[in-house]
Amino acid sequence: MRPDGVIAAIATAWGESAIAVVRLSGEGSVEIADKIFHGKSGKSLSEIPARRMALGVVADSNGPVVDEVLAVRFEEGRSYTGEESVEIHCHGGIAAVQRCLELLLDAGARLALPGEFTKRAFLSGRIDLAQAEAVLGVIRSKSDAALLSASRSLQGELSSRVRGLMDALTAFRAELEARMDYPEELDGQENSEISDGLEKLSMAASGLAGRCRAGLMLSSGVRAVILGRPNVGKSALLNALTGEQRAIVTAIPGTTRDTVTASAVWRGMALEFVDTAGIREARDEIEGIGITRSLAAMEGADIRLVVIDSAEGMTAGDAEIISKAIEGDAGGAPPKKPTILVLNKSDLLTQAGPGTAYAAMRPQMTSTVGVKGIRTSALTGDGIEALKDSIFELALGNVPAEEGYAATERMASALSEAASLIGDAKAAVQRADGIDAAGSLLAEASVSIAALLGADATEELLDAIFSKFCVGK
Ligand SMILES: Nc1nc2c(ncn2[C@@H]2O[C@H](COP(=O)(O)OP(=O)(O)O)[C@@H](O)[C@H]2O)c(=O)[nH]1
Ligand SMILES: [Mg+2]
Repeated sequence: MRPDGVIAAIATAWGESAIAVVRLSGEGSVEIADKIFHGKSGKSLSEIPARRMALGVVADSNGPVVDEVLAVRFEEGRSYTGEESVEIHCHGGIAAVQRCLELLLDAGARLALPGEFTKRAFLSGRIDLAQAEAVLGVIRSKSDAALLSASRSLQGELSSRVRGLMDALTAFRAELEARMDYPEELDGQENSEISDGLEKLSMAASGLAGRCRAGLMLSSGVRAVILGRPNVGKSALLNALTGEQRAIVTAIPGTTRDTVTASAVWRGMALEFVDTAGIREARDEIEGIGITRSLAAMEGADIRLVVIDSAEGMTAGDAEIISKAIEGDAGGAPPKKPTILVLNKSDLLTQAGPGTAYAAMRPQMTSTVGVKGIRTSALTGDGIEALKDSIFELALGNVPAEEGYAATERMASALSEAASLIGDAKAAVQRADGIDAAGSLLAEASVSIAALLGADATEELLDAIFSKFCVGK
């Protein structure tokens, strides 16, 4: 996995602009740049101090001047990649910068692969994998909150917390190992000490996992699916939530046959809403296909909104959809995916007399454990902002927006997995013969945490991560 050769790429966006930057990285970058860069002072780049911009021209060995440019070199250990590097700042536009890149390739550089500069920063040990992925987060951030969480990860705040977790885990494993030699001497007191320690570690890991998931939601957005019987106002809600007239709203049940998607930004978070065909016994083939799609959309969503017509009250059909959405609530287990019960058409309620149907629904609502109810009117706009607030908060899972870390699914899962392995280890310790089992569970937990930072990362994993970057980053 040693980097080979000097790589070059255009680092700025394609198109007309004031300046465009070509960058080079790898041992020998300055030598290659000097073949095409001629300083106005008569000095070559290698004679100009590192990190100082030098004015000059880019020209072919015997050809015409391509552009007047600024060039700067970075020494090994003091650049983005950690390698010897050069940046050439050309005038913007496509032709000059493209020609400059071609000259560098002719002079011995090779075109960089997507993310190869950042990959080299990782391979040279300048940043760990969590930070490398945060670079992607910074590039992709669409809101202030997402940008903040990405830059915190990039600055290494997440990495240092993960390292702290790793150190605590390692110390714990050593202690456990020492006790393993004399298992018969473990008394109840020591056992509960170990359990307590493991409990703390597991909480720390799941806390970090939660902050990563929150950051993930901030950067990639949340998908909420709108489910319910026909005619409860799902399409009207989609329109009210996004301020667009995307979905057709009529009084005829079964109007929506296919899923319709529209988005909005709320408190800096991208919300994507999916309106679906009403769920009931299908009256024809098209409606049947629509209903199948509704259920598929439900599976793919981060959050489920089950809409009911509060003027009608809760029907058997509603109850069936609610239990589909929260999956196996029979035992009172918390819903696998956050679900919100949307009590729509609240405007009709006030006309019919204060809250009679709503009051009738209450006992059923409280029995649906863990589901939050929000009253809305798609007609008057009442409760629409409160609904978006609830989605925002549920998506962050109780983590304040300013505490999220930019992370990828890979990182969040690695931390959740470590948390559950440590939890299993705690359960094992409580069994008489469990110390051995606990030791190997904790070893597995260390492997997932180490993978997060990129220790022992395979070439396939690195390729999968860095191919998501653009060329030049
Ligand atoms: N009064 C009132 N009518 C609503 C509200 N939301 C939707 N509707 C009406 O209910 C009917 C069905 O709405 P629609 O959005 O097509 O329901 P869907 O089948 O669930 O998508 C339409 O006539 C809407 O105008 C609401 O909040 N209040
Ligand atoms: Mg509809």
